[in-house]
Amino acid sequence: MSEIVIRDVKTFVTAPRGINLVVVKVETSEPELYGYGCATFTWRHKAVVTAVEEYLKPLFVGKNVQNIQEIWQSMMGSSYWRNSAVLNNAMSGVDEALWDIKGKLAGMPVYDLLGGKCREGIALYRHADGKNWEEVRECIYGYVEEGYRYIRCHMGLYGGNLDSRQVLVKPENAPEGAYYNPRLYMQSVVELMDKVRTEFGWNLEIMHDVHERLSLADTLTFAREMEAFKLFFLEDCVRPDQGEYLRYLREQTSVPLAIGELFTNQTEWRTIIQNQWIDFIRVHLSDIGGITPAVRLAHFADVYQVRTAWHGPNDLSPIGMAAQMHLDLAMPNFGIQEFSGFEDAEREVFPGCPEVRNGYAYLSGAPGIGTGFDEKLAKKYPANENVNFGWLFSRLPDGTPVRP
Ligand code: GCO
Ligand code: MG
Repeated sequence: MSEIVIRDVKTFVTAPRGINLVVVKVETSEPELYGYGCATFTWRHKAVVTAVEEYLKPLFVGKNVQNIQEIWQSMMGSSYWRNSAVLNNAMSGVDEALWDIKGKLAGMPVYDLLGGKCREGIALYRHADGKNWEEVRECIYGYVEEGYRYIRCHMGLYGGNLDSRQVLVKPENAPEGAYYNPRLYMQSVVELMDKVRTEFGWNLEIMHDVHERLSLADTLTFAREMEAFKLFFLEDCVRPDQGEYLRYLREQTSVPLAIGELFTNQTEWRTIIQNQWIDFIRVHLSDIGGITPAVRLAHFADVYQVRTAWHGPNDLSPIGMAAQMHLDLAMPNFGIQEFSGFEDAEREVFPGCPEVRNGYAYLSGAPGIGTGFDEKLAKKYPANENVNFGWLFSRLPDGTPVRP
């Protein structure tokens, strides 16, 4: 069979739920053979499109589509400086599309290319939130009725900045921003978790996402306070550049620790996994470069009994969600899958979205990634040019910027 090569690489930006998603299409020398991959870095989507169109496309058209590993390594080295979210997302779009193509060529879903299923369904967790207990409680009941048994519990998104008790005394001329009071945030979560356990008992697995909102000392205090509620995990206790502190946390608290959605470089996870300072690795597949590096990461984590909990927010395309669900099915060290739902418009633009029933996701078993992309329909939902960046400017009461 003559070599099948990359003939063209195209990018699409679509926002079916108002969130900019980036899709990459790899077309091949076989007219009807093509693949799609997710390259969604929603806060810098134009930069990702430029990286694909201006660099990866001219450099990689003509390459043999079968050689995914060689192409991935070459893409990584082709910018010399590497491991940025923008370049990794661009690479992910091509990489996932190549896995989609390989599955189509083999007549197999990606999970079968990875060794087949370890489980039939993918357990999911959802986000419960609200501006007070009543709203959070109602949200949890809603998910429980749908069959979910894993719920991330918040009251006021990250930093609890909707709690009416938040006393924020700002200085004069304080700049705009998403202000929060760390002390009140911590206390509001302790009270929230107590209410959750009292109302829902121990049959529910619950998590919380600190989202790097606390100082190192407060993180330890907070982790210890969370022990009483037996969380499934406490997420993003520290910033990616503070991995060493996880050793200190690990030695002083039994709360299960999860981190990874902000990782872009294997140096950020290598040590914390090898030393078993965490329980769950939570990278966003396209932020580390796609399926190829994620398979390596999952196998590496498995050696140290660290489980996967891939990042599954609403700023991830259904193709990206489906891509990580193939790993969820195939990897022995699957932990849990974060899931933010598929809205009707997304199901329309991305035919073949994974099905969700009773708290589990199911893949169709179609060859490749199995979730497609309707290029024509996607135009109905053009890029959102009025993105709200507000929440990214989080600040302490005195206005000090905090990395969100
Ligand atoms: C999560 C994440 C997200 C991120 C978002 C950033 O645990 O799902 O923290 O909510 O904040 O993906 O764009
Ligand atoms: Mg998070």
